[in-house]
Amino acid sequence: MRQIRMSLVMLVVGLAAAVLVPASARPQSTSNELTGAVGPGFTISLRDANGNLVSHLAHGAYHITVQNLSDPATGVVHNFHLTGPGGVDLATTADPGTTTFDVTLVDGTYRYQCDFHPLQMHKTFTVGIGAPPPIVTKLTGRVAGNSITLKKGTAIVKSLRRGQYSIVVNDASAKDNFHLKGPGVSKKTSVPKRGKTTWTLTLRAGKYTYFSDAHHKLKRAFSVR
Ligand SMILES: [Cu+2]
Repeated sequence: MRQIRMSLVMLVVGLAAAVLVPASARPQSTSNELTGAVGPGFTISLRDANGNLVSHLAHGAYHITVQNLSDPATGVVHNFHLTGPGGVDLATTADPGTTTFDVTLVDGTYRYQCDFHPLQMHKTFTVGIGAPPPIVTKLTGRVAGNSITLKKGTAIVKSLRRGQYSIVVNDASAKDNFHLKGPGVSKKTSVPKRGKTTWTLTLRAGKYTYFSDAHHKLKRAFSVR
């Protein structure tokens, strides 16, 4: 009995703590980050962490950062208003600036609009079971001779959107390896061994470098936004 009472007390304390933690202090998952934007023209958008316009999402908890880019000097103001199932009804004011929302999206269709121009400025997206898997972008890494490269298609990678990547690494050298290092990532092949391997990684915002541990001059970098 005493034990039950103790765990009840713990539960209540835990719940109170959960409620009191401000949104900004909670750990945020990159994949659950959405970015809304409205203005300065008659545009409105909601994008995922990869910068894609949201058309379909898995149900769950999301953190939405809305930029109201209205320019009051033009005499035209906008806001961002999201409505949909689960009692979701979140709106920014017409004031320029950033507003963040924590929201739980359930199955169904959501609509976001500018309340000042609802006919011109609105979009919808669906949330539900059978959500497509996250977009995984394929890259190819290669180290051979005096060259080390990371390519998307045929182009050397210079900057990427944050998100999930599948990197096929071809270590064709017995003297060098392919070592990728950056926020949340340190993956490498073997220096003496040759071989092909595939890494599935989440790249976060920041600077990444890839190089050979045997010859540090064999090195390139790219940025992730
Ligand atoms: Cu508007």
